[in-house]
Amino acid sequence: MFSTGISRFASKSSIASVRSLLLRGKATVAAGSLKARVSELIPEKQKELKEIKTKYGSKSLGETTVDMAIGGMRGIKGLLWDTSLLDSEEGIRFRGLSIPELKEKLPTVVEGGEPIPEALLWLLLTGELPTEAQSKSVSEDLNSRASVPDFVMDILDRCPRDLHPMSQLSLAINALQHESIFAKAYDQGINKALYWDPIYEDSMNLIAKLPLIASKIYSNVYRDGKIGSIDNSADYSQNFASLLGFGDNKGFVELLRLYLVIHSDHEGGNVSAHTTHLVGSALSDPYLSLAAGLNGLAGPLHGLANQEVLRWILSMNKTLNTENPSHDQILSYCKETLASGRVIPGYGHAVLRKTDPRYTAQREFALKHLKDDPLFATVSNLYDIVPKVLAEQGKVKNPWPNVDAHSGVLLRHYGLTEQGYYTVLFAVSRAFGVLSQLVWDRALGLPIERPKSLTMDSIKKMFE
Ligand code: CMX
Repeated sequence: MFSTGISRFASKSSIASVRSLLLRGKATVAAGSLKARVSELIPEKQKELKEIKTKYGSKSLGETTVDMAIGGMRGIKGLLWDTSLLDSEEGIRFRGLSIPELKEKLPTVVEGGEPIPEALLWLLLTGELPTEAQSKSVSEDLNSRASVPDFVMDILDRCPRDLHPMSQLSLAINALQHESIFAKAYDQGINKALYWDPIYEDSMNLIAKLPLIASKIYSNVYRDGKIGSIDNSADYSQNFASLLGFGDNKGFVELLRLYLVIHSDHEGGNVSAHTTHLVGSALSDPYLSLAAGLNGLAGPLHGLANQEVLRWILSMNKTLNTENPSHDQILSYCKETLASGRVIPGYGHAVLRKTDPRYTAQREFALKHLKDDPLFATVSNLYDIVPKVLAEQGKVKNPWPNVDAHSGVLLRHYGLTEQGYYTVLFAVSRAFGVLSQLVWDRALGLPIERPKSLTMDSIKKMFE
């Protein structure tokens, strides 16, 4: 094993012991743990869902028009997703809490600092705010699971350096599927009432292993291929930052905490969330499901936009030969981008109709920690210019910035300058949200997903 800690399920024998408990119809729950709380909540939530089905099962959730079917299913209410809900005007709420509320209520490492992602994980999985001790227990649990088999690191070592970091991440997660407790338990005939248990184990193991894999990719592609080890007394973000080589950079560690919290979940319909949920609905295990979701995150209209934003800004500065482009220079660069049939990355959204509160949270961080950074000034100037340019086009439904418009400038400020890597950080965060929901998908027994498609002929026949 590529060992950086003692993983409860790292060895074949312990995987076998979990499996044997599961096969005897027993969940594997330690008292007082996050898993124990999830386990207690399952019967209540199953009952609640049953009541919703009985009371409202035949009610209409709205009309599906031909435009909606052709137009990327915008606005069709066709998914259950409990961990977060997106309002087009207000933005995201995680289990009912807005980003400012998360910042106020979740435990922090630094006094008055950024919330801890492990605490968010507790909230996403239970709907309850954790105490500091509970949040710490999640950090410890994740640290104890943080080990990656040598063969996965070997696969990464064999990748060409110019294979995109997101492709490498997907490859490594697919290879890690070798460790899936769910897949093995399913092979041996686990009862469906217990599916949630190995799905929980796989999800926590996967979240725990992601910083090691992500850092190995970073080091292989941009550094010397070596990475450090997990400090069992540190939190997830501190460990991740240390593995990346930024552990002594306290500003970066705080940024990472905020970053991992705000990118985690954005309700169920976005490409990465929906894909993870869809693939999981076929009872593909969390490794296969997350890898599929992250392949979607790697698209430039979704998560890859964060690399595109910084590339676009830097290429503007290079073309104009300045670090401080003027209002008029930015305006004409935006117009050129649109005239050449490209999008302005970081602006627009399929659901939001206002500035993304994830953008605002990052802007507040920048105002507090890097207000004199020249690239931050450009990001601020873009906010004054791009929405007007996009609105003038008359077709963009939301001209305001999204989460990706801001993240690159912050990472670059602290020295993480390699834009090709940015989506990997988004991916690590997104795992927290989509895997939390995946645990609930199986706990609630949600069925295989199978919407109806139509041909052009069949649409015409319906109305002509
Ligand atoms: N720049 C230029 N044109 C844009 C645009 C932008 N930032 N945003 C939307 N448009 C265009 C669309 O391409 C579309 O054009 P066509 O009718 O010619 O096809 C038109 O405006 C209408 O699009 P929309 O209904 O407003 O937006 P969609 O729901 O179709 O798409 C999104 C949403 C995010 C893909 C789009 O706004 C976009 O491409 N933005 C830039 C890429 C980006 O920042 N993506 C990250 C989103 C957040 C994330 O998932 O991480």
